[in-house]
Formats: sequence, structure tokens, C-alpha cells
Amino acid sequence: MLLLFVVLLFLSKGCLTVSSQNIGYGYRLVSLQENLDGGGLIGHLLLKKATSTYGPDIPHLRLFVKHETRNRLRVHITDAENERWEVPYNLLPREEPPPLEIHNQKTSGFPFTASEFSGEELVFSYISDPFGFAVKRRSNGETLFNSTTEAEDPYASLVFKDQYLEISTSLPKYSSLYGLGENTQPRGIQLQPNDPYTLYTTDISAINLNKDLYGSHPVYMDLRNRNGETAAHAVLLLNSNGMDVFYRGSSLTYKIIGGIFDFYFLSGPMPLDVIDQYTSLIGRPAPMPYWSLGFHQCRWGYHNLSVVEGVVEGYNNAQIPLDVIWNDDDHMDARKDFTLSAVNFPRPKLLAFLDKIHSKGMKYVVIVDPGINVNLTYGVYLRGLAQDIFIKYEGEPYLAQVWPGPVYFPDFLNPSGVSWWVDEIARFHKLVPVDGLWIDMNEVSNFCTGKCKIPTTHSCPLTTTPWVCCLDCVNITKTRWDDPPYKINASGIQAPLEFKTIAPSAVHYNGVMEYNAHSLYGFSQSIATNKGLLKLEGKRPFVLSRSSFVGSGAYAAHWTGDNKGTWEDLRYSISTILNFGFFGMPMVGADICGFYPAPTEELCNRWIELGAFYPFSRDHANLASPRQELYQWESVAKSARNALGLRYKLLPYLYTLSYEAHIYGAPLARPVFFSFPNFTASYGLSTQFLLGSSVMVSPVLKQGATSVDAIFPPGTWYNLFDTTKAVISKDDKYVTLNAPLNEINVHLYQNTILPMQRGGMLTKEARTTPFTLVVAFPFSATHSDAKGKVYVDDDERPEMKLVDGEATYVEFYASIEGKTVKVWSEVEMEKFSLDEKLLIEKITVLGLEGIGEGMEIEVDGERVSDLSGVHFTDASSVDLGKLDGRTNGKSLMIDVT
Ligand code: MIG
Repeated sequence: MLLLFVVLLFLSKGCLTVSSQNIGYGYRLVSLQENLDGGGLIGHLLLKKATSTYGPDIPHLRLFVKHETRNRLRVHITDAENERWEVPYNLLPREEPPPLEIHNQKTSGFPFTASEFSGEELVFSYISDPFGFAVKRRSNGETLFNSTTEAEDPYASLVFKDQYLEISTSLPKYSSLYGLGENTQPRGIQLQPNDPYTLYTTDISAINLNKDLYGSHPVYMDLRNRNGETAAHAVLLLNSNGMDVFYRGSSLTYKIIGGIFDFYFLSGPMPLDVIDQYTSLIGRPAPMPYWSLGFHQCRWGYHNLSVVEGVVEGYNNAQIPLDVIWNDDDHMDARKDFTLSAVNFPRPKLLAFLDKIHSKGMKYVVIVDPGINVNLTYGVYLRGLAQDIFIKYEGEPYLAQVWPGPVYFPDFLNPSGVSWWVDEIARFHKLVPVDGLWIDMNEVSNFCTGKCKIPTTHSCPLTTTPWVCCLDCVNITKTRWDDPPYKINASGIQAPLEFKTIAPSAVHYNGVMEYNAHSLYGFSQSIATNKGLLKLEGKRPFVLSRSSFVGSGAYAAHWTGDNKGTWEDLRYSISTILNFGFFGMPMVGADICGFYPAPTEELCNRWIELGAFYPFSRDHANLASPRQELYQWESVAKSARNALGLRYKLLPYLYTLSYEAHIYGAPLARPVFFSFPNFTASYGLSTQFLLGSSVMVSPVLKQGATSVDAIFPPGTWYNLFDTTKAVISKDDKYVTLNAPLNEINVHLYQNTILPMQRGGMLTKEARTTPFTLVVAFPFSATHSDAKGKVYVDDDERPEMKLVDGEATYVEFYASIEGKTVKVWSEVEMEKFSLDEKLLIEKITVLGLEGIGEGMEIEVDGERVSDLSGVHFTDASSVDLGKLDGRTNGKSLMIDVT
């Protein structure tokens, strides 16, 4: 009953501003002129008629339009008379719009007379009365965004109040939309009409479907295929306030509770172009250390050092690769950040353990939460208090409760908050030489709601149920921040904004309201944490953050939060991971085998098979879950050896992908349409995905299945576990692949050269082993070619770029012409790979069924005359291993020894 009521309320509010009673509302464009100082157009909008809902309208708006690059158009609309909250420019560096003019130019008319304002690919056009704008793609005339025609009533094209902004766009039937997260999308990556998309960072677990989860990413990609012509673009509405986005198929409406309209339109036209343009705006994904591509084991409840040692031992005994061992809050003293439990994790023993694992090349990561325990014996707290860096409420630090009991939250928008945090990281690192940090609970999460004080009658934390609020709390006196006129659909129930977080009327540095900055908490903490780690030894930082915002990927990796050990959650993980690739945060994974309550053995088999191909591959479990390390079941261990075995052989490919992610945003895990944009059958495909451009992962997602139905864009796809097996696809029909319990299907697309190494138990070892190139021609090829590349460097360096002596980049090429097969390479900055003695020991060429007798081989320009080292491993492939005596002074990387 209550639910129904909420829904009705919701609908009735949703209708108000588009109803026909609103004729005459909206704004009128009264001037438009070129911005002589810095480019673009500046316009002024005057309110036509006020509406009565959601507070008073802002009477006078300033419009700023600029083609910032060849493929990026910005439309920035704000109050012309008063500065408003925007995503801070120091947090997310980008071009600043011109300052608001002192003189009101309401009447300066239209020195800019054209009805269109064109960039290289995007065209801005407008209607002045009522004001509405459209964005067109120049090359095909397609309208990408149109705020003027959404509603039957065109007079409601724009609403701009202090605490309520609304704008809509119309969409054609052939749009496929992606993005708008973070949420768990049970129906896959493609946005579904009438599913809710609410953005407000919230600590509700990922098992909640279609709800506002941990991160806020107000960006969507629109992929259109019309008469066989494909083009994609993206729309970012850069705004950190809570919002509901209503996607109704033929339209999309934003309802936002503050900030401004700051639209960025990115022209694409291919999905990878879109991501390139997006990450060039918001920051390229952070370079990731090589080791972070290894396998990680974590759990909440490794309650002492021996248990941790036992886990490392367990992996070792089972011969399952393990690079990184983690601690949740178990190592802490009474769950206080940056401390060690003297009893369970005695420092000398921990240091000895870390020495041991570090010398092997293993790494250690621990958690740190934002909440700083209010405790007079706790140095971290006292130093924070002395620096005055906590978020405040009515002049006092805002008291909340998280795991250690009463806490204050540091303000990472405060420069002193950042320097204090950087310093605490340095102090902690002296205590425990961790290799990375995991920042959890940063939505920010609070077990209490309201205004609290430390109880005098009982102690807090309550040891039995520490997540129950035990502070003495009263409801806060609701200001307009705490109780805005429009209620976003927070937690799917229009929960109050303060619910289990900080009160929206709490205050950050410089008077910034929590109301505005709420969804930036995890982002600002990621920046500070990355900075802290970078400062330690100048090594490439590794930060894992639960909460994220536009730009977070430049500082941190992400995991999808608290999932369940169910087959559904296994499936959902794919969509969320693909979404984060699109959000510019491509180092992402889900808790393998599920966070809670307990996976079945079969599920855990299937999960490691899929999880071995997550960009970030970590098994993690809840305190109350039974142990679920991969070696706990013999069958799971076997699946793990198989799947992780391949992952570790693919490390050079994965690392090269992470380089490409850093250079131009291209995600490691990609929807199939990224490589095959015309393959419309893949537009909603969320049960398979690509690693890079050409490795297809087709996991089993159903209980009891021993086969999997998979779809493949036309061409030859070679099974990477057994290249004699290939799928030769001609259309978009599903094929059934064998998938016994311990096997996952991973296929390599034709025309690819895949760099692999021998693999191993640790990335540190695997990365020094000789390379194999797998050259994939189409089945029975006679005229074809293939390409691939590899990037190698020393991952200790913070930067990930081609610097002579510190990195090498090689492009590999191959061709088949009749009976002649050629393989060659172009090497950039060869010194590093020569110094590291990186060798190619073998080249396997696939697709040679058609060649018959008399094959000729040329490697790097030289004819291979001694064919004794050439083996036909089967009908379809030739293996150029053991080619004795070949030398090539130029490029060691292609030296077949
Ligand atoms: O309130 O640190 O999502 O991964 O194990 C729970 C304990 C706090 C939530 C994280 C989860 C982590 C857990 N944390």
C-alpha cells in the first residue's frame, strides 16, 4: 500500500511540468552573441512565466555554447546573476566558461544572427521562444539531442529553479542507450525504457536492482543504427547533485535537484571514439601496476596473520596463481584506520610476512574507511582535529557512526584534508609497507541518520551488532537542503537524502554544502589517496574505490560492491563491468564467487571462469560467509588453474590493453559492439564480452549447464584453449559450445596477432618469460592479414608512457598471400625490451588450411630457409617454434630463437 502510494505520488509529480497547463512557461532567448574572449556563444534567457512547483524559478539565465574541440560541444546554462554550484574545476580540471558578466545584457539582441552554430562535426541550433536547443551531427544531419520537441508541449523545454532543474530530449526509435550508473541492470547493458535511473551515491548493496548505487555517472552513450549506418555519440550532464533520469524510449528527461546544466556532447562516431573523447575530457584511466592484473584474494574475516599466511599457502599448494593478498578491517586495532591489531597482527610478524611475500613479488593491500574514530587516544583523529579537516554541521564536526564506532568524516574538498590524509598514508606506510589501498564506505556511508551525539548511558560501538546505530540521534532540523521540494527516487523509495549518510545541510570547506558535494566524496577521496600513495616511493599507485564519480577512473580502480553468490549476480556482473569501462574506470571487477551468503561449488567454478577475465580479478567474501578461496574445492581449483592459467598467459595482452585504456580510454572489457558496431545483434548482448578488440569471453551463466549458447560476429573465432577448434560464424545465429564444468570458452578473432607469454603463478615471473605470437588468419585463408601490438614497461614508474629505455611498443603485422606467410614487426623504443631480454620463442599461425604444399615463410623480412623448426601442429596451424640460428639485429622482439 505504501509502495503504491509512493509510486502514484511520483507519477503525479513527474507529469506536472509537461502538462498542457504549462503553455507559456519556459524561457525566451533574448540575446546571442559571440564570445570574443575565448570563443563560443553567449546568450541570455529570460523566464517567461513562473511555475508554482518546486520553488521559485531563476529569472535570468546565461547560456554559453562552445565547440571545445573538433568533436566536443559544450552547452552550459546557469543563473546569470548568481554563481551556482558546479563540479569544482580543481577536482575535475576542464575549461572554465567565461565569468558571468557584470552588466546584464538582456537587451543586447542578436549580433549572432545565424540559426546554427557549427563545429567540425556537431551543430548547435536553437529556437528562441520558448528557448530550446538541438544538437545535430553534421555528416548525416541526424539530430542527436533536442530539448525542444520532447513533450507534446514544447513550452516546457527548460525548467531552472534553485533546487529543481528539468530538461528533456527526444530520441528516435533506433537509439540504443548505455550508461547512467551506477546501478545493477538485470536486463543487461542496454538501458531499458521505464527502468529508473537515479543518481546519488549510496551504500546499498549491488543486489538492489535499478537503484542508485555507490557511484554517480550522469553520462550516456547513444548508439544509432539506421539503414545499416552506425554512429555513436555520448552526452554527459556534468552535475553532482542528486537526479532522476527518466528514459521512456522516445525521450529522456533529467530532473535534478541543484547545480547547473553543463552538457558535453561527444560526437564519436564509433563507440571507441566516444570513450576516447570522454576520457580526454574527464581524465584518462589511471595507469595500473602490472601486478594488479594478477589474481587477488580477499575476505572480511581473515582475523589474524596466521589465517592470511594460510591462504597464501593454500594457493601455493593448489598451484593456483595469486599475486595479491588483502586484508579487510581485520588487521586494524578496533577497526581504526591506519592501525594494527597488536594481538592478531603483531607488527614484527606482519613485517616478516610482508618481507617474505614481497621478495617473491606478491603484494599486500588493505582497506581504509573514511570514518575517523572519535577517540582521544588516536593520533590520526587528533591530527585531523588539529588540522580542522572534518565535515561540519552547525559549526561542529559532523558525528556519525561506522565500524570503529563514533566517527568524523574528513573533508577531501579541503586542501588541508588532502594533505592530512597524504601524511597519514605516509605514516601508515612506515608502519606497514602496503602496496595499495582499498577505500570503502565512501558514498559516504553512515550507520546513523540525523544529528547524533555520543551516548552517556552506554558505550559505542556495540560489539555484537556494530552496524546498528548506537549513538544518540535526533532528526535534524530540516532545512531546504535536507528536504528539497523535489524528491529523487533515492534507494528506490524516495528515501530522505540524509538517510544513512551525512545530512545534506552539513558543510564542507569553503561553505560547500554536502547537498551539492555528496556524490563527490569517493571521487575526492580517490584523488587524495592516489596522491598519498604516489608520494610514498614514487611508484605507480593502486587504489580501489567503491564510490565513484565522473573522473574517478583517473585515480582508482573499482569493484562492483556487495553482490550475492547467485547465478543472477554472476550474470549482472558483466553489465556493471562493461558500464564502468564506458565510465572511464576500466579496471573493474565483481567479488568472485559472490560477497555473501555462500556460493555453491558449481557457481564458484563458473564464477572464477568468468572472473579470470574481469579486468580486476578478486575473490572476496563477507564476514559471515564460509571460506571461499579457490582452493577450497578441488573442482574450483581445477577451473581456476585453467582459467587463471590462460589469464596469466594473456598478461602481455591485458597490460597492453591497460596501456591503451590509459592512452585513449579504450576499456579492457568491452561490449561486442565496440569492435563490431554494425553487428546489431550485439547491441544488448550482456552475456558475452570482449577483452580488447578481439578476445571473446563466453561464460556459462546457468546452473547445471555444460554448454553455452553464444553469438559471434561473422568471421573465424579460434578457441584459445584449443586452437584446432574454431567457430566460423556467418551470421547472428547463436551457436552451442561445449562448456564442461572446468572450462570456459575464450575465442580469438581472425586478423589478430595476440601476444602471449608462458604464464605462471605470479605476474612478476610470468612477465619475464618468452613470448608467443598467435597469428590468426581467417579459416583457410589465402589472402589476408593480421595485426597486433604489445606494450611493455617497468610498472614501478608512475607514468605509463613510451620513454626510451623504460618502455617498448611493438606493432606486429602478418600477411598471407597465396603460399607466402609473412610476419614482421615495427618496434618503438627497443632499448627497454632488449635490456630486459624479452624474446619471442614461438609464432603460431592459424588459418592455413588452404595453403597446401610449398609454403614459404618470411619473418621480419628474412626468408626462413631452414624449415626444420616449422611444425604443422594440425591441419590448420603452423608453429614456428625452435627456428635455430635465426638472428635479426634490428628487433629483438621478433627474434625467433
Ligand atoms: O559495511 O569492510 O563493500 O567489500 O568487505 C560493510 C567490510 C563494509 C563493505 C564492502 C565490503 C567489505 C565490507 N564493507
